[in-house]
Amino acid sequence: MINALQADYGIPGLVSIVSGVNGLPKVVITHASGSSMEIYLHGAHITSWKDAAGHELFFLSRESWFAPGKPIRGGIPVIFPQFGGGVLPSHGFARTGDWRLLKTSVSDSGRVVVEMSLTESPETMAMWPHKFSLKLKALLDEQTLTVSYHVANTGDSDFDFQAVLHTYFYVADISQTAIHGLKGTTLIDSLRDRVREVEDREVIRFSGETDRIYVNAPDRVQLDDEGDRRTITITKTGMPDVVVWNPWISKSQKMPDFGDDEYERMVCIETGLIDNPLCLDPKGEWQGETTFSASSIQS
Ligand code: TA6
Repeated sequence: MINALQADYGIPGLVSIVSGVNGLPKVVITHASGSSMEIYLHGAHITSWKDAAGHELFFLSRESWFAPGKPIRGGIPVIFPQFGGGVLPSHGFARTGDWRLLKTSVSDSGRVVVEMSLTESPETMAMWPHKFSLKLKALLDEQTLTVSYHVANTGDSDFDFQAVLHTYFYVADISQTAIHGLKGTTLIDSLRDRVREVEDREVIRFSGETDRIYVNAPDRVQLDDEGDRRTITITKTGMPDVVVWNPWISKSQKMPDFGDDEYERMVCIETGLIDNPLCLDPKGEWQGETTFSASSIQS
């Protein structure tokens, strides 16, 4: 399978399809500048994004599963059709689906693009009786990674859905980590019975478990990894909400696919459609996009 995918989608020096952890097929993409990313067909899961100097910008747990039916812990889990708990498995079934590699390409400017798709299966129909087509496109440039997320209703009945890019960022030290850009936004605190209140902090820092959904958040949020003197700017379109999550100590100890100490070196800043699930009628479509841009913090 890997050889066939490499023959059909490999691009010498830029795109290769290899056997990843536990033999799961993985697409490795390298931009001419030296930046790179990796994406598994399992869940269309981006597990790595490195800048041109080779610094890893995403977090991936050392304890992560890489197994059929199990979500990968870190990178960008693709969440659909449900965010969080409910009638379906936590965060839905897209992140554990067997996605299909659709296309790889390089633009004139050197941008490397990989596109994957997922459609309904007997297993998903049994859980969620709707036909759908998901497309995930990852576009890599020297300093940015853009992820474009498309949902289409290919059935003959309406469906409601939530869709999130559940991105895990690597940070040198959670106690030297700051998030800017959410002041004045209404938040839902998942740790306090989903109470709603307005974020009054210009700068969000971490001193305990944090799990908040920022509703209709600004389209630009900034993560300062002060320990590494690096900034990541997150800009979004078509994705109203932002989630900020760090499990902290006790929740980390309860997660079998997450090291007890790993909360110190990660934070999730997630972008998507959460608070108001969208109803798609037959042939309806939704598109959301998030761009990550990395730069150093000027002293
Ligand atoms: O996005 C935050 C969150 O919903 C947390 O409540 C926590 O459950 C996290 O996602 C991870 O969920 P998972 O199902 O991947 O363990």
